[in-house]
Amino acid sequence: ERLKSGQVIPVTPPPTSPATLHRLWPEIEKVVKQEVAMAKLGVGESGTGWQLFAEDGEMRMYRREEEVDGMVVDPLKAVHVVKGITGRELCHYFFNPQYRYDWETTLEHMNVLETISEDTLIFHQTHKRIWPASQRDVVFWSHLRRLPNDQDRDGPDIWTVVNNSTEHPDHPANAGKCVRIFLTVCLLCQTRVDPPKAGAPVSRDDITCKITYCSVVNPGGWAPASVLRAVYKREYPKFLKRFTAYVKNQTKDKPIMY
Ligand code: 6CM
Repeated sequence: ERLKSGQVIPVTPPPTSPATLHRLWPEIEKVVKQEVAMAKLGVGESGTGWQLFAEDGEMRMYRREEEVDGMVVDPLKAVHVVKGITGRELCHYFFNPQYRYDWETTLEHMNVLETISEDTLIFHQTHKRIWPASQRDVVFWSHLRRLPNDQDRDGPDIWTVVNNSTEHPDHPANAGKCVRIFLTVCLLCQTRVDPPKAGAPVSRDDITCKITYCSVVNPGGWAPASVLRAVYKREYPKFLKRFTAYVKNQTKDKPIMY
């Protein structure tokens, strides 16, 4: 832009991710906005019917019993507060494929079908068979994003990963031995840094992360409701405890990543 004085001010275009050119981008934008808004609502605000089904220390897990065509699709909302790790660290280990076998116990096989950009991937996963149901698989895009912290502008940014089912020509649904499941998952992480003692640098003891994990999984085909609910009741608390312990262990001797 040229001012009257003749001085030229360089105009920097806003940063553009190559993902914004992808066919899935409008859907990714829409779903990420929706899921983040839902995750930010407390269990008291986001409609009635959330029932607490698991509790362990700071961790609380709620579900709403819902069925579609006789299949259990209970929405799940979990909140947890973990000391010593940041939201960025949690999202880093949740998003990146090289760590997934370390913490995802229901996983049999994982494959990245497409790298849309460094923060957006398409995965195919097969999960362990649970008797008496057929084995399940899933194809989903996964998107990692940093969000501004509106509540505390001086505090660290908020980080999120959203996973949402999609289609991919290399893995059509229900073509092999697996039944295709459909999911929407959102991990939202808000970090708080307490002021350290005068003169001391911020250490991991000063950091607390509030985690919200929301998921809706449609099993995609017949699965007995009682078995499915029993599996979720056992597996979700196990996942969140194991995953957060894994991130604590991975990061304990590393510099803090905000
Ligand atoms: O969100 C989680 N993991 C992510 C990375 O893997 C991703 C994948 C979620 C897959 C969720 C599938 C769980 C159910 C698998 C068994 C289905 C059996 C149906 C038949 C039963 C009778 O979002 C953590 C997921 C934690 C799951 C407990």
